[in-house]
Parts: sequence; structure tokens; C-alpha cells
Amino acid sequence: FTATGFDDPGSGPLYLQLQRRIAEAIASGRLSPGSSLPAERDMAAMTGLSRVTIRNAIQALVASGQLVQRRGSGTFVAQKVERLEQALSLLTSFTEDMSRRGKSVDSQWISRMIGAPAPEEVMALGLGADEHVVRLERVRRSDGLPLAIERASLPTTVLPDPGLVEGSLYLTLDTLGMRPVRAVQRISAANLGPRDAELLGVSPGVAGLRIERIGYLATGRVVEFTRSLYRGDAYDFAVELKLAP
Ligand code: 16G
Repeated sequence: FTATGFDDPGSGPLYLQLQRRIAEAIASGRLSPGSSLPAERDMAAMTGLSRVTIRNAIQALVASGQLVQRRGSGTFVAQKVERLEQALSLLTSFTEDMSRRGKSVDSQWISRMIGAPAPEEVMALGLGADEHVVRLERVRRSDGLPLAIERASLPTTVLPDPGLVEGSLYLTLDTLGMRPVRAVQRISAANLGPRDAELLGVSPGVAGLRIERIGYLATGRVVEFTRSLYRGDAYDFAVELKLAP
């Protein structure tokens, strides 16, 4: 970025001119996905613009999802995501969904543990006194791109040891004869907090989708209570509707 070209009074506010220039550099590939932007102070020196102007231009590009800000490490060009259409009427696993699309799955573990259930886990899983839960917290990635954070809770009577899950939870449950055959799913809007945004490689405050799934065996026994945060810029959920009787 150079100091030239910012003096044309007909081109609108300075921050908009800079915003346009950065957007063009991203579109043309001169600034590639994942690359970092110079610090605000250095950009001010390069362009001769004030730090407030630089900040305004960057904030606008962060809000539109073209740039991502990470606490402590700076501002980066956002990774391009291709939106995925996900059917809502089928009970599939993340691994199956991605393999069907010919994509690789590599999930990043955040934590796996056994503990006493929180009140909402007791409610959702219908736990009795003294029952414990296994908690699996993962960032689900496909072709290296983080798409969702999943926090699954299961009774230890369903999954006795969190270490049994290597890759696919549903595959593990299948081998234990505990794979859900029915589920109730709720979707609501959520703005991603700083920690979750960081895990997903997006800017804090961007739109996400909160999805809760409660999975049942044919007997009606609850096996899974999973709370997920999906990237709002990566998913379209689709469902076929029929006429009401
Ligand atoms: C899906 C499910 C999640 C389930 C997971 C198992 C949604 C919103 N969530 O991501 O509830 O635990 O699949 O995936 O669809 P896995 O077998 O690949 O671990």
C-alpha cells in the first residue's frame, strides 16, 4: 500500500477508499487467504493516512468477513469457504457428511473427560442419581478448514470411556450398539464469542448457528446431547416441506 491516490476528493471518505483498495488486493489474489496485514501503525506510515482511518477500513472488512482479527496476533485475510448445503432430515454424522462430499475430515480435540453432569445434561439425557457423563469437545474440520465446534455429552452407561472415540463418534457408538436412530435437533442464531471465533478462525461477533441434537436409540433411551456452533458463512441447512394434512 502506498500513499498515492488518496487525494482525489471525488472518491469518497478516505477509509472507504482504503477499504476498496484492500478489497481489490484480496480479490486479485495479491493478498492471499491467510496472509497477515501489516500493523495499523505500519499501514499508517505506508499510506500517510491516520490510524483512525486505517482502523475504520479494517473494521468494515472484518464486519464483511473479508478480514479476520485474532487477539494478540493481528489481522489476516479470511480463508475462502465454499458454502455447504446440509440436509436437515437425515440423521448422519459429520464424518459421513464429509466423506459423501469427497472431503477429508480431521477433527481437533479440545477436551475429553468424564465428570458429574451439569443440570442441563441431567435434563437432556434423563440421567439418574450418580450417573456420570463423558464430554467430547472438538473442532470439526474438513479439508483443513474449521467448520464447527461440537460439544457432545453422553452417559457413561452409553460410552464408558472417552478414549474409545478416535475419529467418528457415531462409528464408535455403532460398534457399541449405541448409535442413535432418531434425533431431535434445534437450530438458533448465535454470535460467536472471542474463544469460539478463534477456534473457528473467524472474527469475534460474526454470525454462527447454534445446533442442539438429542439422539435416541429405538428404545427411546437418550444416547447423545450435543451442542454445536456452526460457521454461519459456511452452511446452508435445507429441508423439504410437505403440505400440512
Ligand atoms: C454431527 C452431529 C453431532 C454428532 C456428530 C457425530 C449435527 C448438528 N451434529 O456433527 O450431533 O455427534 O455428527 O459425528 O449434525 P462423527 O461420527 O463424525 O464424530
